[in-house]
Amino acid sequence: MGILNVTPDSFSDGNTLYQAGQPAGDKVLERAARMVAEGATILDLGGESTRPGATAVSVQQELDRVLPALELIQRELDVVVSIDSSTAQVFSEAAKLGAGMLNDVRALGRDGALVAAAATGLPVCLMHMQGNTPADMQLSPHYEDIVAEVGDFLRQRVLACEQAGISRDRLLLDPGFGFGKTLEHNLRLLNQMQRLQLLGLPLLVGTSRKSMIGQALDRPVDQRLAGGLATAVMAVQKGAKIIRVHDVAATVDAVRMTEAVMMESKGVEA
Ligand code: 9MG
Repeated sequence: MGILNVTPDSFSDGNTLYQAGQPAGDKVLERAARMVAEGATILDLGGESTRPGATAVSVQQELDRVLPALELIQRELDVVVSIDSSTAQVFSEAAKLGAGMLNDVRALGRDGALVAAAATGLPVCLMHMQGNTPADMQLSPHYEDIVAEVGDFLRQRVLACEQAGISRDRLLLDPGFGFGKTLEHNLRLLNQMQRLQLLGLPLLVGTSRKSMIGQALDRPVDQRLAGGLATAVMAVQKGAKIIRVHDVAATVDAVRMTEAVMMESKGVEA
């Protein structure tokens, strides 16, 4: 899954898809096409920055950022577009334009989100975050047993989805690396991520260029590729089915190599 942030304040890829305060269509399309050529089968398109301390965005701003980019990609490229949003109206409008998936860092916790997501009929990724918003999530994260607590949260959100009419076969789960978690929490979560496979749903993981890599290796955001690849490989070994990244080409190679080795132990040629 390639990351396509159409936000003016994206921490990890600058505001390179922006010009004169607006998402620049040609740049968005160029980046999207490159990620598809490099092997991305899903693009995650988002109009709200979810980095710690990010400022809130209005519904209209989010619609204005996401919908034109979605239309353009749908018209020009053959790829599934996932919508990175927590907003009911964005889900509904994006689904009308052909979005293929919803990715919600708030696990459909916002008003109207469950109902709107259910009505789209689309697959949904439910992510764990401690704290209510990206603005406050890093204030003082605390867990007794992070893997168990992330698992409990996700299990409850799966139940809420089922009650709202979203069947389990439409759901993916994400432990939410960096969302209300210290470096130690993130490392423990990655080490023990296989425990989340007990929930029986596909796992999606995003560590690309995140501060957990910066902290572990003491690297600025533009020097985190090697660390990101290491975490991607471990995530695949521990059951991740989708890896959300900025650097598609390198990650595709790392994941294919990991899968080749994993297949060998099952006696299957990659
Ligand atoms: C939007 N976004 C930023 N980081 C993410 C992550 O780790 N997982 C998912 N599902 N979405 C994310």
